[in-house]
Amino acid sequence: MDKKMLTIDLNSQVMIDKAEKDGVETMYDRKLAMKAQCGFGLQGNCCRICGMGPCRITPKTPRGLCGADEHTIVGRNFARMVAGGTAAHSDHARDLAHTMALSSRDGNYKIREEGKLIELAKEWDVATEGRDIYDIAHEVAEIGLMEFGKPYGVSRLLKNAPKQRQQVWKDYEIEPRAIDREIATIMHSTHIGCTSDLDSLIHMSLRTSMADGWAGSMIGTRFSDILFGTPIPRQTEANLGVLEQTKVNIVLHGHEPTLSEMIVLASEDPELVALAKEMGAEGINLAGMCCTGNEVTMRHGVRIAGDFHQQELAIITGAVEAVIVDVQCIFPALAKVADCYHTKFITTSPKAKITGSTYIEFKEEEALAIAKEIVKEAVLNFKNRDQEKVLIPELKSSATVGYSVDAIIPQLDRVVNSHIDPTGTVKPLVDCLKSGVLRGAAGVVGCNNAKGVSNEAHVTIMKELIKNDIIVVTTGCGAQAAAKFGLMDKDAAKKYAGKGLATVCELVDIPPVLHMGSCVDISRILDLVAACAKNLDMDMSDIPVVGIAPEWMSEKAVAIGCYVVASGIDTYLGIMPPITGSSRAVEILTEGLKDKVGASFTVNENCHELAATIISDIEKKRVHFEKLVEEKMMVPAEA
Ligand code: NFS
Repeated sequence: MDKKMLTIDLNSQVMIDKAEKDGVETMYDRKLAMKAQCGFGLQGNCCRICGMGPCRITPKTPRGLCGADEHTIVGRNFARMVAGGTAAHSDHARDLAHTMALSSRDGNYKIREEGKLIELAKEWDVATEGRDIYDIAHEVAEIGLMEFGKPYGVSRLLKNAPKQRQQVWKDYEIEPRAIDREIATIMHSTHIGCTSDLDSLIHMSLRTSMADGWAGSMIGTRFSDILFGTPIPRQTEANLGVLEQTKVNIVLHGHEPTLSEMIVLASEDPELVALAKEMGAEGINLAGMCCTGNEVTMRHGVRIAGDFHQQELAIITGAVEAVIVDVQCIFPALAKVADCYHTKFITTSPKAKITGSTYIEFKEEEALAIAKEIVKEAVLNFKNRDQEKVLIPELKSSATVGYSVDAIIPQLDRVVNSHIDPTGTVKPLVDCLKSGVLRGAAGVVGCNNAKGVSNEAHVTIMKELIKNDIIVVTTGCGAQAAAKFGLMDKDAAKKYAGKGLATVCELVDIPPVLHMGSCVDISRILDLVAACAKNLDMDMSDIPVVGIAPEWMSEKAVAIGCYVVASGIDTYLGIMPPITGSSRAVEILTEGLKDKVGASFTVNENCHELAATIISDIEKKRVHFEKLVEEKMMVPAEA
């Protein structure tokens, strides 16, 4: 098979060829070499949880040595994926809370968004009157940190949901308690000899995922905005073509804005810029990758080098002086690829030390000094670039990014207002949904998965949705696919959107696909859906919105899928999770949950079929939605 067929990104194809010529192995080589994957692993019915195993379920051996059947084994494995994902997102949020606790007027981390801090302080009953903003910040940070380990009570962020949804959570008993507790409970309950009941395993998976969506991730996003600013629309460009021939190229990869924000500052330092010129470069060019890329593009317009599947390919351009990473979604393979070029692969987090990398530990207490040291390493490395080995592919697309909820609401308010009104409400958006000008809204999120063709499902599904007047919001590597393929360009509506969506886009000057940030920022999508539902006095499960993860691969994505479903939003996956070993697990996740939380999963690995199903399901949902709208209009408003 031609490796190049494994991606639809033309830049990636050029780089796959170059890797071949340079004798460098990439994920695409490993994918072809891997041939058949383990069937037990794929179905989720291999149990490695105790030392008697691995126990693999077959018709001849229907139970593991302890007697666990396929339902128990699949359920336990699934629950542990959710725990892993929740841990990753939430630990990211914990770091931000620690950073806020460190914030000070004369330190590296300041409070950028006082209004948002005050709002959160009020929500959390923190006194604000006459207090120093940093005192407030420290108290809010402390409360945020308590959300991870508080002995009693449930997440204090649940009350941001419509009351109907809160009741569903109460009734089904999935209100998450302290974040760490939920994760620990799964690790305990899936230990040998604990829970064997599949319903219970799925129930605790949902409750733990709620600790991600409605606690960890929400804290992550809110605290990031308070510390680094709430994103507003800005212009950028995306794909490997943003790397520059004549500049020091630094690729920022990973997740937490604590590090990347400081690198952005350091890269503007006049001394370092002067040093770059001394080295013969014209300046310093930052380019983002994966969710760090999303964080810095949303807040600074830093251009996007690429997504999860392009991390090796960026180095293969031969034009990258340093790849700087913190945590999550970093291929260990980067060390080997970097060895083939002059690129420095710099790891910074004690949570993600990678063999063969250059380790410079990042400490928030000395943030800017360390960031400058790291950028200096990159700048000094420019002289080692071998021009003969450089090939920067040409393609890049322009994109408008930065659509936080705070940006979307006043922007959409322009449907009725001629100017951007900061006090605007979601009403115009809701009205577009009610009237059917917009048939629905979809959150298209998640990774790239080598089980399919890189970017194909994302791009196919997003194009189909917007053609059918379904507005798309996106985060994570899905957002990068959209940016790379021109779907975040303001002209994209004219080219790809249906008449209703195109009209809205033109009226309010937005692209048909809106970049809402990193995966942690899916909490922004929850906030937006919650705001619309509240405006309509409906549950989140009543409105025509869906979640889609066409190319998901990480445990984080499994946790996300679960909390989106738990939030009443039907969720569509383009890759089958490892659950098919248990027919009951498949039944519960794709059907049974509907009765409990009003939503469930649908899986189809054919992206064209999946898109068609989503569109028809949204239309079905509209029937229910329009009926509710009508009923509400008949009831006279309370005096
Ligand atoms: Ni999300 Fe971010 Fe990308 Fe997937 Fe990884 S970067 S947190 S997990 S691969 S979307």
